[in-house]
Amino acid sequence: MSIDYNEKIPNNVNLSTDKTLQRALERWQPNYLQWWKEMGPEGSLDFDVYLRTAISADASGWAHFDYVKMPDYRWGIFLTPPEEGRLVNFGEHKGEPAWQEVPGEHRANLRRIVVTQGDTEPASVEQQKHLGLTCPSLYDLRNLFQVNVEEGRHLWAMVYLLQRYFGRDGREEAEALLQRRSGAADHPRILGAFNEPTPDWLSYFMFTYFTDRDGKFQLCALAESGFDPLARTTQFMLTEEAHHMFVGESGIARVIQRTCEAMREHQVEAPDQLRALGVIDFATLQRYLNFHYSVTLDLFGADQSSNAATFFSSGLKGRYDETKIQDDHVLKNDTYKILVLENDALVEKEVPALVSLNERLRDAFVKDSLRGVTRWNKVIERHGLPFRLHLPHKGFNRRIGALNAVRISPDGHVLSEPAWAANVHRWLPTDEDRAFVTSLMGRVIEPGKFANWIAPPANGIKGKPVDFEYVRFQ
Ligand code: BYC
Ligand code: FE
Ligand code: FE
Repeated sequence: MSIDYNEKIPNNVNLSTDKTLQRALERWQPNYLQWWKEMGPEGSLDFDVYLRTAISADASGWAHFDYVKMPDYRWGIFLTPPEEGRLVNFGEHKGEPAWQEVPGEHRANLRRIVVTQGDTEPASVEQQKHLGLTCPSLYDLRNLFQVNVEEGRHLWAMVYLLQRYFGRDGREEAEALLQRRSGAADHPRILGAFNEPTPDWLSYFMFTYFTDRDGKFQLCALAESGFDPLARTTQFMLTEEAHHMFVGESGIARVIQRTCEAMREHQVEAPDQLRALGVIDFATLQRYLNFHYSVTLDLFGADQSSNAATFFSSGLKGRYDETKIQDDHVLKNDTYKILVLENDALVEKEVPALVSLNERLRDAFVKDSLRGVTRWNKVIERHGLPFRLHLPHKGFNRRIGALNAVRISPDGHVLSEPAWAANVHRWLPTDEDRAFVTSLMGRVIEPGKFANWIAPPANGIKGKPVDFEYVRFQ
């Protein structure tokens, strides 16, 4: 069977003129669809979903809305248009023309970065596989599916790079991306957070707020890459990432809204009383926040990393906003402050800037994460309630990097193991919290209806009303 790939796979990379690539994609595509059918959203193959599909890379083309069945979604390949005369802007190759092909000496590292990035995309779809069964509304169900198909497209974006630029081992890596499974003991996904289950919608909103934001920062760092195709691919992926973080931020804001309404209406504050009303108390929200934030901080890697130094010096992965920073972009003589444990206390220590690039990116993420938390607190403030949510200390609950070996409380105190054990139930979701949140998860699919624990959104999608039939089940 011959497929018109230009037609079937919207793209701006002249797919139809590259026979080798076309053959590679022809072999990979059925395996991708098989993976989607197995690991994509449970029981959703026949649903008609009101989705946005990117049909070209320009402003008018990347936001085309229509009903589609997800297996027919047109997973496209888009790179932002090339920038005339672009250079490698940092590291030891600074000032050379940006690479249009993979430089031989950096091939292994580049492949590793592309594979690590690519691996997270299907992992998140796997993590979210069962959520559709307990959606709080059609609006939310549609947003979940939108995020899922776009993470699928992000996988395509990385697979395009592997198949177009890495020859045979690229094709093997593309297959392996469909073989690993989130949480599988014998063939897990590469990074820690992508093997954690996303069992309920509160976890999902926290995940899209925090973990998709790791996506934003990693993609921004890769969008600076001296390997031009990677830079252009990730730039386009960032246009989609904004919606994922919106889903998280607005989702949590709506949960908070609903809790505030219940507190005001019934004049109660205690978690038990709120739970009895079927809304999520702030202490539980804070524990979920603590968990997803700390697990996501780990995704930035060790605070001192020779890998990070190599990625930067080789021109493969830049800093956030690299070209807007005023310095030499080589960083050989610079330092950066990281946190270390000295005599049972956390202190700042100056270390070479090159090895601390993971920490620098993590710090940029921390700053960005704070903005949404401030907006969530505004919702609580508007209801005249005294409670506030906080980001826990950077060292809280860490598994990767130097702070891995230290127990740190959410407010930044170094703790003994017994002190940690005695308090951890106040800081991280307990089995009881999870059981309670699970108990709230029912399936609400009547247009315009919302589960009791979450407020409706202020607006629908693409100017449609909130009670629009965003998903049709047949
Ligand atoms: N879990 O030297 P280090 C997204 C490993 S999210 C498990 O610090 P490096 C998305 C590490 O591999 C964005 N292992 O590592 C969001 C290394 O292993 P080896 C994803 C970990 O390389 C939501 C060792 O520990 N993109 O797009 O400097 C939905 C030493 O560590 C972890 C990227 O991450 C971990 N958390 O930094 C959908 C960008 N952390 O060498 C999608 C590409 C570290 O000892 N990746 N290790 O075997 C990278 O830039 C780097 O690989 C990392 C790690 C920043 C992740
Ligand atoms: Fe993604
Ligand atoms: Fe995302």
